[in-house]
Amino acid sequence: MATIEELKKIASQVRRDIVRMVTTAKSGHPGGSMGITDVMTTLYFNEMQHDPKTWTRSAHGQDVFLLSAGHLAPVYYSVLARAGYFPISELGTLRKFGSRLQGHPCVTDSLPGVFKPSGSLGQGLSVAAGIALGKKMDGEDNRVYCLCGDGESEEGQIWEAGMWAAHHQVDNLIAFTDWNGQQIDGPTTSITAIEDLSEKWGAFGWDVIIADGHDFQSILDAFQVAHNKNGKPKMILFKTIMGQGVDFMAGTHVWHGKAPSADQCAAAMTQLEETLGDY
Ligand SMILES: Cc1ncc(C[n+]2csc(CCOP(=O)(O)OP(=O)(O)O)c2C)c(N)n1
Repeated sequence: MATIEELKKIASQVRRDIVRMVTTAKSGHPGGSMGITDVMTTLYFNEMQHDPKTWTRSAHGQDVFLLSAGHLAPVYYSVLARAGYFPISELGTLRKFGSRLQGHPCVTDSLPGVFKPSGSLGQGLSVAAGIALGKKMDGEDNRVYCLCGDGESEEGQIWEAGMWAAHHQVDNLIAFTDWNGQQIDGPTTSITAIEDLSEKWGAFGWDVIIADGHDFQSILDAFQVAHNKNGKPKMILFKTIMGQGVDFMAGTHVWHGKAPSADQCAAAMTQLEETLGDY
């Protein structure tokens, strides 16, 4: 399990990976990816019980992560590669023809670490809830994790999954939301206002935990609180900043799905410390 100091180093490298991957591809989704980097780094390097060497797509006998907000593929690919699921050098193939690293996760290309394709928003939480209930029925004590976006939560299917998981007391499901207040076209409040997510998930019968998605102690504590609760599915609402880590990318939906120029990439690199070696 990585320490907080180690998590900070890995997260810095993951943000470098994201900016370089999207710049090279000339398209992709850097903003949300950089905002949820600290949480995803904590998940894969501290929280989740997983082993890239024995991983199988069956989902049996292991913790499972599902990326419901499939456009956040850059951060997903980076943490998977840095955790050892596939060669780090492959990150340079994002969105290229024939690559296993498509713009949204695509299982038909057999990328280790990915359980299901995603990208059509709203679907992943339903799959996560189903896998989690299956694990309980099989007597497995592994957990299922699922990352949703706040803009994604404007999809009705998220709330169907929420009702279903609460009804079936799927308490081995730890979902978390990238609560950055932004989505593709602007602030969530100006598109289809979703606030207050805390009250909504509570009303849907979930245990709700709110945490600072850029404070590693807060992230670790949130997962610990989730472990100590029983009987209900859990939703951790991580307060995050889209584009966190690079000053000209932070806090705006403009970087939801836009590639930096070569100059912007170089400027971003000067703000992000290289800690593990670039690819
Ligand atoms: C079903 C569906 N509708 C629309 C889209 C287009 N789309 C991609 S990302 C996005 C906004 C998602 O917002 P959020 O979950 O908050 O992600 P963030 O902007 O924070 O990265 C939309 C509408 C989609 N991928 N799937």
